[in-house]
Amino acid sequence: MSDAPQARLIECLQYLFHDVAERLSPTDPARPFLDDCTNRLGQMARRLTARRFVAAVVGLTKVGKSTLLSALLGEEVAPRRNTVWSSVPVEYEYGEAFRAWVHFRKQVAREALSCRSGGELLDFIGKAATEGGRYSPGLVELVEARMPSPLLANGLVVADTPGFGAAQPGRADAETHAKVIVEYLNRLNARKDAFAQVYWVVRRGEGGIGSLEKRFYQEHLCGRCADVVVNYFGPEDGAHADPASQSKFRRRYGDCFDPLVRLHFLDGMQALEARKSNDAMALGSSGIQTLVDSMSAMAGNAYAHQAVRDVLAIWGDLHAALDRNLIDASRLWTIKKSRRDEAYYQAEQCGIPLKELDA
Ligand SMILES: Nc1nc2c(ncn2[C@@H]2O[C@H](COP(=O)(O)OP(=O)(O)OP(=O)(O)O)[C@@H](O)[C@H]2O)c(=O)[nH]1
Ligand SMILES: [Mg+2]
Repeated sequence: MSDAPQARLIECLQYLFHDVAERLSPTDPARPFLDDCTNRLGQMARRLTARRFVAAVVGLTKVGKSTLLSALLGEEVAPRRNTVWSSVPVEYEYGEAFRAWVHFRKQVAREALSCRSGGELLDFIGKAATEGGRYSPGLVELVEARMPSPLLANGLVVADTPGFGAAQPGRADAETHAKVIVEYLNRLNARKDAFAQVYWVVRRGEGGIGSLEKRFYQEHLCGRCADVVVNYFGPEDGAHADPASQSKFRRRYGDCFDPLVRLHFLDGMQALEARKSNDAMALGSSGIQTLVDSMSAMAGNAYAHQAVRDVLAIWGDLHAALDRNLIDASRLWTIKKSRRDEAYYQAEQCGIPLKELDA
């Protein structure tokens, strides 16, 4: 058991829900509800005990992921091209100096490079992590980069990933890239010490969210994505911030994603140009700040406080389900009184009045 009281409480609740779910028949209407609670608690527990927080920027090819990443990190370090595609995930992590490592698929040894500047890092990543670069396709599994970006200073890792979807007919990359992304996300998921969130980037300006994007999101991203970036590609400065067009986007595409996702309307190119020219006004109006805030909140110790609110939200959902007779209260609470008492005790240690809410 973890030492953090919040983690102990979450573990108790997980056991409680799990025990109760196990004693219900597989077709009991309460089962999906309890399973959902257990999953949400599992995510919370993982987040509380993680030492690595990865924000994985994922999206269709050429939606501006790499441009956005450079804007977030404060300088141009992610290769952006019209023709050459990012082909390998690149993780950016905090370091006092610019460095990079290439991880190969079938080899433990890594190739390392020290760089004197962000420009050199960009150049190296451009050769190591894009189609037609210095390595044969499929040889490299991951490029790891270190740089002194303030965004990364509290333990956040930001990952640029290859775009899925074909732009050039006749190339196999669309599928290969989708496979690379799914493999990468699964590897992140398998790491016990890591908590990962997907930031799904879609492009607005010409067209919106296409069927390929919707499908990929539904199949691979939705369970791990709480933020969608709506990146504006258009001639009109500030158009991303227009409330009427934001509402139109929500109305038109709202059913594509989970209702709880946060939408960030921004202009990634404007943000990058503003970072390069140190233009605070233009950076402010680019809309990137809400995304910076969301990524920053992922890492660090701040989550322990949020976890308390999240537990209360789950408890509240449970009570709503009892009120609506979705769950039979007498069966739920009498099965494991000792577990329930333990959960109350741990909640008290965290200052959460679960018992009172129950009365
Ligand atoms: N007008 C405009 N162009 C952009 C914007 N963001 C990126 N671009 C351009 O679009 C092209 C693709 O941008 P990238 O950032 O490389 O896109 P990506 O999603 O990383 O592409 P892949 O990694 O190949 O999937 C580049 O030529 C960028 O300069 C934007 O916000 N507005
Ligand atoms: Mg890219």
